Amino acid sequence: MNDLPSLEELRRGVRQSGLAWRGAFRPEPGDAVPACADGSPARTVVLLGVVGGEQWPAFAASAELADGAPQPLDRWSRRLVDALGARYRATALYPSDGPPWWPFQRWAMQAEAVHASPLGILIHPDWGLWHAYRGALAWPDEIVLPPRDLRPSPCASCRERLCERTCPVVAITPAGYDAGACVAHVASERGSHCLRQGCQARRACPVGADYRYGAEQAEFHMRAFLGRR
Ligand code: B12
Ligand code: SF4
Ligand code: SF4
Repeated sequence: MNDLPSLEELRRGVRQSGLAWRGAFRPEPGDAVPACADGSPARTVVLLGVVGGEQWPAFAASAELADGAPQPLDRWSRRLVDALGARYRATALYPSDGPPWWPFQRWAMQAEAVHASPLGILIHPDWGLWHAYRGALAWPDEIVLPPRDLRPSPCASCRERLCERTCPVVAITPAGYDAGACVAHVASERGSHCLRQGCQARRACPVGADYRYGAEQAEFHMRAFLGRR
């Protein structure tokens, strides 16, 4: 393909779109990346998303949030990612497409320095637990990628493990995340703190504390989470 964008062009385009660059990787068969729109296997995948509160003002001012229709964040993301896909002739993929869901967390662990955390969401050395994925772009061609960021998981050297000691209903334990216990609490009157301020166990993590979501962003996500359970 002659008009394949360079990595630098792509990074610039993603920044201009209002989304955050969330790494890139060369898929292997076990990664379950679907074929591109032309039927060819994907050879480059770029992930797009949000980090901390950086993208929140653009979404908060969007037509999708204002129109009152369901799934505003998914529709906002789709508009931005579809536009990038059209501009760079890539196949667009979404974390919200499913079930079955595309394994975005598995892809993310190939694309940047994110690791499993006790909360069931991935932790990043800079953003901590305050980041998410809004889409991916796939090409059947090999775009030259930078070396992989091999920074280790912050959890490996975390002694306090406050995330495992903060949840009022002990939904986060070394054994994993108990989604049923969490949802029951957040949906109850006693769980209004989690609903309005966000997950207390997530907020207790010291990594990336500067990127914690503000109250408006946290409550939006908690309400969306309850709506999807
Ligand atoms: C279904 C779903 C849910 C369900 C069930 C979650 C569950 N834990 O079972 C519900 C509605 C409960 C839920 C809740 C939340 N979710 Co959710 N969810 C998804 C969704 C749509 C599909 C997940 C899935 O089943 N994938 C299919 C499997 C096959 O994919 P996979 O990548 O191979 O699976 C990986 C994970 O399952 C992970 N995994 C499996 N077991 C464990 C155990 C641990 C400890 C860890 C760290 C990972 C892990 O490892 C696999 C990688 O090999 C994804 C989006 C997506 N498409 O991935 C978001 C996603 C995982 N959710 C996300 C978030 C943020 C949340 C919430 C915090 C919501 C909120 N308030 O913002 C809560 C908290 C969840 C938690 N603590 O785990 C983010 C996570 C971002 C990140 N930093 O990692 C995702 C990626 C969505 C996004 N747009 O970014 N979620
Ligand atoms: S508190 Fe420690 S173990 Fe828990 S997510 Fe943060 S760094 Fe990882
Ligand atoms: S949202 Fe609240 S109930 Fe759910 S895991 Fe976090 S602290 Fe526990």
